[in-house]
Amino acid sequence: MGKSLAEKIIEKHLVSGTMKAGEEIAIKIDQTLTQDATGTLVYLQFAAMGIPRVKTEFSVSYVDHNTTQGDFKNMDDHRFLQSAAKKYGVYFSPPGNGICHQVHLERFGTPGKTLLGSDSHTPTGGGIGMLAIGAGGIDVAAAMAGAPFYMNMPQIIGVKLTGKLQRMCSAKDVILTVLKLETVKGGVGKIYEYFGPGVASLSVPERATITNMGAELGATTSLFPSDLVTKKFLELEKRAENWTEMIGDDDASYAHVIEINLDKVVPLAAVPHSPDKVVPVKDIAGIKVDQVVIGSCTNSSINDLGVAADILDGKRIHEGVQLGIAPGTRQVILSAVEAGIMSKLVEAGGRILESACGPCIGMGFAPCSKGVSARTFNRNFPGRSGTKDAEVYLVSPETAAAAALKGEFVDPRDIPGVEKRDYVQFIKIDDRMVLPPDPVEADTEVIFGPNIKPVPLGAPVDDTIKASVIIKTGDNITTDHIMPAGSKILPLRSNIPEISKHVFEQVDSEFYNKAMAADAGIIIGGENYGQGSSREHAALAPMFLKIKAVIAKSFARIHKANLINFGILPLEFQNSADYDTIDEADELVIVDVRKNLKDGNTLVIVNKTKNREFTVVHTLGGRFLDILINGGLLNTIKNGK
Ligand code: MIC
Ligand code: SF4
Repeated sequence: MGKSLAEKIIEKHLVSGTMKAGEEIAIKIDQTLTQDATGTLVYLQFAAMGIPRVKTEFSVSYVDHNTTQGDFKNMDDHRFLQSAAKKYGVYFSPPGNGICHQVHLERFGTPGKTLLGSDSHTPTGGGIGMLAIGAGGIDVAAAMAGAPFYMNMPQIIGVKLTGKLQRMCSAKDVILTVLKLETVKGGVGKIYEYFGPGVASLSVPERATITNMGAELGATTSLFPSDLVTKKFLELEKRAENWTEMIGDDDASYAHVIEINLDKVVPLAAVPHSPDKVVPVKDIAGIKVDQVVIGSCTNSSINDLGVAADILDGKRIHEGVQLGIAPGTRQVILSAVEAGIMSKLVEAGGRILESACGPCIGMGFAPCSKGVSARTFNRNFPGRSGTKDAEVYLVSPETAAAAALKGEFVDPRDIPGVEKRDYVQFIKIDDRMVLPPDPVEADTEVIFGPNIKPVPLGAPVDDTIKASVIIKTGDNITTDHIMPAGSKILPLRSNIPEISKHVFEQVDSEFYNKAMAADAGIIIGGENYGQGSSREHAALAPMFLKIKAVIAKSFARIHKANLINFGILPLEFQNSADYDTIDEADELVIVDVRKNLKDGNTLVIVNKTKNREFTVVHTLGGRFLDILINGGLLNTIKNGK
């Protein structure tokens, strides 16, 4: 039996375990990436591990999230990150150089390597044939310290592509097709591997759009083969030496195969407020649009900007629309200037934003009240744009530009005379902004600003947990609900006591006060609790607020790992009907916790308020259980385990 590409890469990096779906495995990590909003904690935790220099082949620290610099906090973080990178052996990509995933794809991604990143969209690297996985910051710190990455072996799902995308249909429409089929929780515990004759028709940035947004499926990662298209991309990037052919075997066996005929893919949109609420653009045609943004790590390559420029060439955007454009990298800006793309966009009325995450994470360019915003991004969770009642639609650059032109959604195939062009010959390579680390360990001083506070440590799991339910949520709660981002809260990422005041703020403004008033707390969740970002703050801040357990119907992968890494019990209802019997403020008691965690996989919870019992399951074994019981990963590492 042949092997899939994912299996081949995992096998080559396997440190422990067997490649049987669901079993705990550990893989060697070749490269890491961090971004600033999660990165400050990564380097604080790396320092706490007492390892002087990173042990990976290559690690990069990017600054792309916190770049509005409304006061000293953002730039203090930048300085900290720059000095820490220099000291610990990490390359530093400063603000202005671009969005981590796009820069990494263009400049550093290498087929066949493993990449662990403290950002959920790290799988963008799958577009170039890497096994690229998003994780919580402390897992990335541990990988930098030379530890392997532990996970349960995912199921490998094959996505067979045939045909070729038709005019004005886009890679974004392909991943929206997959999201419609698989939903935001369909990918948990899975890797999506793309293969088949249609693959060769997609460029590396197009493939990266698809693997990037595989994060919205909840998948561990997604990947494409490294073929002649990849070779051409690496030649254009003047990195031909990084190319190797990496292809799954013809007779590879997949747990399940999804077939997509690219000929049949049509322009699609994810309507508010979930990336899997996908409809054809023609079904929303006529809805008035107030704002359009082209950018983010999903769609900000030169060809993404190029097709928008060609749609808008010689025209003016509709008077009711504001258009923002955030190029993915500094390289894209330089190339787009050379190609005449920037002037077309500016002449049409576009506002050029910084090459950074920007509006995607609520850092500026918020829509108006009840505004309809068409964005080429990957997430449209409520409130994420910075405007609570905004309606965000996720679309391709083609659909976004067409909406900017008409002031309403319109199927981009109805815009006559524009063909997508390939602008890659304009690519300009310029790595001069990227700073190398000290060549050897040196006495570089790490610079701390007053907003950078020590990372609190978890405590070993109590043997008896008596706690009250602080909040009961519904299904698909995102980390944006748990620990919101945006221009007000994002600057507090290095200060856990301060950021903790904002936990669940948009869902229940009293959450912080209720958690502080209780001796200990429990959160009740529905399905897919913690979907979305990798931010470990969504576990660390609740830990700081004495949350001892989250009891949910199911969990998203990265968030569950983050809960374990900070000593919070992730427990699942054995019988999901028990969810209905619990209310906020109920007093719950769990006895013999440590023994029961180790002895089996169920725990009995007594609901004192309702005078009833129910059973929960934990799916943790081996190392994950030890980490949890020790009160988190840092404790475990500090205790020399
Ligand atoms: C996101 O898109 O939600 C983020 C902001 O990039 C996060 C990381 C973070 O919260 O800092 C992610 O995707 O992991
Ligand atoms: Fe940045 Fe948005 Fe990509 Fe997250 S999804 S890394 S905020 S551009």
